Parts: sequence; C-alpha cells; structure tokens
Amino acid sequence: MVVLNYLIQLLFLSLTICFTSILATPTSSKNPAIGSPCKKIYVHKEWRDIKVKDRLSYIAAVKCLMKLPSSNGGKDPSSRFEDFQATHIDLTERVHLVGQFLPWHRHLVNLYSKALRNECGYKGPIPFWDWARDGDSKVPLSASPIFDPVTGFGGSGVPGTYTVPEDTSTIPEPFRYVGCVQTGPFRQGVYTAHLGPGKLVTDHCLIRGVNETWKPMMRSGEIEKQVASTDFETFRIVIDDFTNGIHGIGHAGVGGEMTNFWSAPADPLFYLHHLNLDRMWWQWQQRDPANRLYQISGPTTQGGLIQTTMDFIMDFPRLGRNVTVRDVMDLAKEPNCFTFAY
Ligand SMILES: *[C@@H]1O[C@H](CO)[C@@H](O)[C@H](O)[C@H]1NC(C)=O
Ligand SMILES: *[C@@H]1O[C@H](CO)[C@@H](O)[C@H](O)[C@H]1NC(C)=O
Ligand SMILES: [Cu+2]
Repeated sequence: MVVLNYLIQLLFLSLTICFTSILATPTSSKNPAIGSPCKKIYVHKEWRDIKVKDRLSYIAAVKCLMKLPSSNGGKDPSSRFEDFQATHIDLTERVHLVGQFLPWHRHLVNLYSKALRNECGYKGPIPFWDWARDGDSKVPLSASPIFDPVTGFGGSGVPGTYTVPEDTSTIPEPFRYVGCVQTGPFRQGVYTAHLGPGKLVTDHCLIRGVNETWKPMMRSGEIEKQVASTDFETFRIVIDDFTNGIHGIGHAGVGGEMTNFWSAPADPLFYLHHLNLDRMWWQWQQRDPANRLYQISGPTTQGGLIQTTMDFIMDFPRLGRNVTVRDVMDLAKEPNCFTFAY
C-alpha cells in the first residue's frame, strides 16, 4: 500500500513537471516582456579567446542550423540558417544606410545567437571577430585564427573555382569573388548556399577573396578614431564608409559573398563581424551612457528626410516579433541580455 501510494505520488509529480515545462516554454522562457530585466546575461567572447572545444561546438551548431528546416518549410529559404540570410536579402534596402542599421543588425545577430542556443543546443560563448587583433598582428590577414581550417571558418577562396553569374545587377564588385573556399568546415562540397549571390537564387559554394588591402584599416588606432566620434550621426556615417569604415573593412577583408549587400550572411563569419561592429557601438554608447544609451539618428529610408526615433518599429520576418529601436538600446534588458568579455 505504501509502495503503491509512493508510485502514485511519483506519477503525479512527473506529470506536474511535464505539464509545467510544456506550459512554461512558449510564454515565460521564450518571450519575456520587452524591457524587463534579464534573468541571465550572456558574455560574448572573441573567437580566439574561446576554448577550442567550444569553438568546435559553435561550428557544429551552425551546421545544425544549416540542416534544420526553414521555419516556412519552403524551398527558398531551405534551412533555418537561410531564414536569417533570406530576411537580410529581403530587407537590405530598408536596413542599410539608415538610422536602424545598427539597431536592426544588433537584434538580427541576437536572434541568430538565440537560435544556435535554443534550436541547436549551443552552450558556449557567442563569438565576435575583433578585427583589431588582426590589424595589429604581424601575420597576414589570411593567417588569422578566424580562417583556421580546423578551429576556424576555413580560408580564402581558391582562384578559378567559382564563376560569377552573368547577371551581376546585384553583384556590385564581381572581381572580389575570387573562388570557392576549399578548406575548413564550410568548404566546397560540404556546405552549399542556395540564396545569392545578391538577389539571385543559385546553388553555390562559400565564396571568399580574403583581401590584405584592408588589414591596415583594421589597426586598433584606426578603429579608435571611429569609435571616438562624439555624436551618433558622425559615428553612424564614419563606420559605414565602405573603404575606410569598420563596417566595410570586415566585409571587404573577407571578400567574396561577404561583400554582397544582400546575401553576405551566406558566410557564417557575417555574424562574428557584425557582433564586433555591435561591440564597437556598445563601447561608443558606454563612453557616455547618460547621453548615448538612447541616442539615435539617421533617415528612416535611404536618402529620406524623416529621422529615426526610439519608437521606430523594426521587423524580422521569419525570425521573431517586431521590436522598436528603443528595445535594443540597453543590452542589460530584454530582449538583449548580453554583454562583451572586453
Ligand atoms: C583587393 O582590394 C583592392 C581595393 O579595392 C582591389 O583593387 C583588388 O582588386 C582586390 N583584390 C581582390 C582579389 O579582391
Ligand atoms: C511589424 O512591422 C512591419 C513593418 O513596420 C509591419 O508591416 C507589420 O505589420 C508589423 N507586424 C506586427 C505584428 O505588428
Ligand atoms: Cu546587413
């Protein structure tokens, strides 16, 4: 009798646990109220400061995202990884060279980080790529640990292995498409992108053309000049200059599809680059939080006259709910909840 009683109690207990976890997932843990304090703050780290074991599991998680079906179940995009790229392609004209550029990409990278954790079980730190460490280094950019064939994202493209499509209307600088990456976890034959280059839909390899021309612009002194901007408008414009700005140098330094305004997120390095750009913005905000934590400017549309405000609504089709610019300004609040190791 005692045993039976105990068994019934156990059964009841496990049912309760079961129900609680089913009920808890969609409401409380997945979508906490925007603006509420964070339950946990994730500390993002530079790629080479992350344990090799975690670097490998990060790469495995990216590959997992590439295998998961797209949230719309469709052909284009064909995976969860491509959901993020497709959203970037669709919204390119609306989210670049405008006020929401930094806020929108901050949230995009955060949604991607959450997908790696929640959908692919990644438990380590989310990596950023601190280009200054390569800019200040004696070795060529192509020798950066970020391009390591085993503990990195593979190297540059090999000339002659990729032919740029005839329609280059959304491929502004085809000479940067040196060739297919032939080393590392995303090498040709192992990873095939379906969206891009540009707005085209083609099956293709990961295209890179690592370009040493940009290494001097990655030096910490050069980057500091940009972060030293005293108002957001100056900062926003100076970082986005393709040839000198810190947004452009990461894209141009990697070359290939990373230089494509639309389809750049075909390269998993896109997210490490943009997280570092976000880190530069956060550092800029932190130098004078009273004035900068909630400072925004820039047109709502490319070349437009209306200025972006805190109430501006940003959307993330396929990826998550709408958020305002205000919602992403303070990293210590939901839906952000992360910080940088340095
Ligand atoms: C590297 O960038 C420079 C400057 O834009 C350009 O002249 C050169 O063709 C590029 N090389 C490659 C391989 O992309
Ligand atoms: C999200 O924002 C977009 C663009 O402003 C808008 O078209 C859409 O209706 C919004 N969706 C919701 C659910 O509010
Ligand atoms: Cu972008």
